[in-house]
Amino acid sequence: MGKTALITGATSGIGKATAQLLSENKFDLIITGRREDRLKTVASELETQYGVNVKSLCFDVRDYDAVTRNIEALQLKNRQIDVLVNNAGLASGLDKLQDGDVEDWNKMIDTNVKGLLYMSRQVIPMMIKQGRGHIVNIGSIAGKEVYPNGNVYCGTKHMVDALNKSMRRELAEHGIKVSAVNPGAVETEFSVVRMHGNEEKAKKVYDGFENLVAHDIADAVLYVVTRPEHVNINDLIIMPKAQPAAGNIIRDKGY
Ligand code: NDP
Ligand code: 8X3
Repeated sequence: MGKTALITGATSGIGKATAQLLSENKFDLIITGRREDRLKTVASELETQYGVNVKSLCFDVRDYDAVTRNIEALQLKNRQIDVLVNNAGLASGLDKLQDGDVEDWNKMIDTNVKGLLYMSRQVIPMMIKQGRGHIVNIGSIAGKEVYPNGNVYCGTKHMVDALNKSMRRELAEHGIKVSAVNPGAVETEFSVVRMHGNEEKAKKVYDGFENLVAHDIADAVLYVVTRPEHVNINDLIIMPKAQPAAGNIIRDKGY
């Protein structure tokens, strides 16, 4: 039987590219996000193109009842989840702490930390029952280092880093692998969301250097989930050549 991967936040960016690459490699998929029209389009395109089964589930990862309902419904239908990609996440705002907007903070903490916890809380018992599974947490270079004005976003991704390590220690005895993929600057809708919809400001983030694209990260996820069963990739950091560290971009050098 083929494997099934559940990818959160597959309506855009890294999640969508991962859905594309995993389905190209014959994974059946369960894809999630809040924008139902996009989810449906991605699902039907991938089914047509690659002949795999793609189920779309529209819910907000911040809503624990909705997470619970959706995962319980999968269990009732005896669906297995071989791979969980905890990808849904965002940055909101780029203010210094003393100027920060509490709404921005809540959005980031509730999505990046609590959303990842809620999904994992519901899916891990299924994997324990199966006696195997693989969780891939999408962290960030912002979970390894910090940069000015990154404060709360960096904090949430440091928490993802800690949870990734905790999960690995707790789940190995159940035959479950846990990995993190930590990107630097990837041009997706990420900066538009961070700049509260200001596309002009968002575009400037990627001026003068060759940023990563979503496919670069999907390619890493594919690598991580297709290693032999006895091999676990604990942690990957993937950066543009022109970004040697968080918040440090070398521009206008032609790469
Ligand atoms: P995008 O904005 O392009 O995609 C974010 C995805 O997350 C969308 O599919 C969105 O779907 C989903 N999402 C956001 N909030 C929620 C929510 N509350 N409930 C359900 N789904 C949600 O950004 P990226 O692809 O770049 O981001 C993906 C992950 O990669 C994030 O965790 C981000 O922190 C991380 N990352 C990104 C980097 C970058 O430079 N782009 C670098 C390092 C890490 P919808 O709006 O339909 O709900
Ligand atoms: C997003 C990458 O460098 O903007 O996680 O923090 S960065």
